[in-house]
Amino acid sequence: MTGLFITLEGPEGAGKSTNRDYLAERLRSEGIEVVLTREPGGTPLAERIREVLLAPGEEQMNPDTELLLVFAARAQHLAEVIRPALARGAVVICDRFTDSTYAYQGGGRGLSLERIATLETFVQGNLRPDLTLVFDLPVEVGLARASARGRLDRFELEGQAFFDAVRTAFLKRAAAEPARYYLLDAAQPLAQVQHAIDALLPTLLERARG
Ligand code: Z5A
Repeated sequence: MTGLFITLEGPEGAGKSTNRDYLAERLRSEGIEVVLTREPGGTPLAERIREVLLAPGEEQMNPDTELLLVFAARAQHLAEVIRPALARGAVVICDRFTDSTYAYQGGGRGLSLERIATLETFVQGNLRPDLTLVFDLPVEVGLARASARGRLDRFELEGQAFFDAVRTAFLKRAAAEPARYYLLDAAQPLAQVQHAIDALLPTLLERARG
């Protein structure tokens, strides 16, 4: 039996975490086993790598170092959490996954997409999300939501051009593979975003029940 692998993507402050919890609740109320997780992170070791990735520091992190750390955390997360959960038939909902690598390290940092694809295959084999919800919103709206939370992490300290490139990368990926991506207007009031998620539920339930 194989489960269902759903990822949530988008720029900062788009509402991924809020709606991840919402979607999990909706599926659980229908008796579905849901594993909620996030990247970078999801296991104690991967969460330690996350701390290294997010902490602003005096030494500038080389983009290749950043890329390798992201995939190192992902390898651990896949082995310890994602693959076992899928193998027992659970729905895995992951807040960010490899689309974020294409968007941040590829779009934002300008690293080669071919190199990212090579690492993707090395770490994941042929595992890809079954469905990716992309929460899209203007950069300034997302940053305003994120900064209202207080201290900014190493990524949130980047400038407008970086975040514009990140957003463009997400939109490009969603447009290139419409069967896997579901684009949501995350600038709408939360109730409307969740209404759009509700519209997906019948299909998700059918797929989750195999
Ligand atoms: N990163 C990377 O570079 N490469 C990779 O491969 C991966 C990640 C996997 C940490 O991610 C960083 O890691 C990330 C990219 C990098 N960069 N940054 N920063 P993260 O997911 O932990 O960080 P985040 O995107 O900044 O999370 P976030 O700011 O918490 O965003 P969110 O989860 O999308 O939003 P939220 O917490 O659900 O909502 C934010 C606030 O907005 C909150 O107060 C909500 O109540 C509010 N909200 C949510 N929806 C709405 C609507 N519709 N209207 C009004 N207010 C709303």
